[in-house]
Amino acid sequence: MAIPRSYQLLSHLPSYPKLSSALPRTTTRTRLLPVSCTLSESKSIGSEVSFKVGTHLIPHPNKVERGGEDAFFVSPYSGGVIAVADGVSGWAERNVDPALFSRELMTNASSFVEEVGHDPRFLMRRAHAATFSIGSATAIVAMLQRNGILKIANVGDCGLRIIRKGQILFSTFPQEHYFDCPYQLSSEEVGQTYQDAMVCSVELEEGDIIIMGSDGLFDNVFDHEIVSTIGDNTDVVMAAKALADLARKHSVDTRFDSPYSIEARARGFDVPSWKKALGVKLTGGKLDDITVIVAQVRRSVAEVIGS
Ligand SMILES: [Mn+2]
Repeated sequence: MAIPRSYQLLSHLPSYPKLSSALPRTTTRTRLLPVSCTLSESKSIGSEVSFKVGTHLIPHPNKVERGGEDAFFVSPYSGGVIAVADGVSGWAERNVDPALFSRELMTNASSFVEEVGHDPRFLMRRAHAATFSIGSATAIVAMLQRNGILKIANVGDCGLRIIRKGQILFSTFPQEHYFDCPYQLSSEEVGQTYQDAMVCSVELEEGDIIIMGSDGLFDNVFDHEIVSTIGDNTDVVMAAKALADLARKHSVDTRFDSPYSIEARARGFDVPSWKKALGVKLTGGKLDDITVIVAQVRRSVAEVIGS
């Protein structure tokens, strides 16, 4: 994925601080007001809950040796905290390892979870402020309170789905500057900040399944496939692996009409017109790092033992 063009322009200029004030900040032009939505049709769980979590990461085939550029963490704090960051690959063109920023961001976030009062946007703010690597990353954080309230903050095109009783109850949507250039937390002033995060609060029930992932999952796997894969895998560890494996399989399939290829065509990217005339269209998955976290809401262990 790309670094915003406005930043690419600025970075070639000799006196960046002066120019940053002379040119409009990307954040100013594109900032969305934080969205707060609450799904509350369900009754409160009324007892303490926590996540049972499975994770699976498959690096981009060309980045296996270094482990890819996605990063994530899982914390047992309160009901559980899950987060994914995706290092923006465009930095490699400037001899910057895109993994450094995403990994440092997640390491910092994991160290601050107990200090932010169940506020994932504040966690992003703290983690971003403490990250000194050069680079940028998309990021998503979800924090579960013991009362079943899940708080989500998302910058960019990582994503989250909530599945209840075999149906998608909630979905995040990507934020982007233009195709393949998502909002991103950055070492540069023109990047986005926690203020650009989409924030949501959702009341969860026991048994709800949360799927969190990098775009390597959602660009290659449709929501209906996520639902059916979850239905086939009741164990969260197996479910995470099955989803990552499916994303990997689609990512290398040049004939698969993936969410990514459908979106690309919708944005005007396609095969040359002479091929179109022959009925050929742009297809294929998207090669990328693939990170999947599957979390299931359950009653707290202590309560199960005591009942
Ligand atoms: Mn990615």
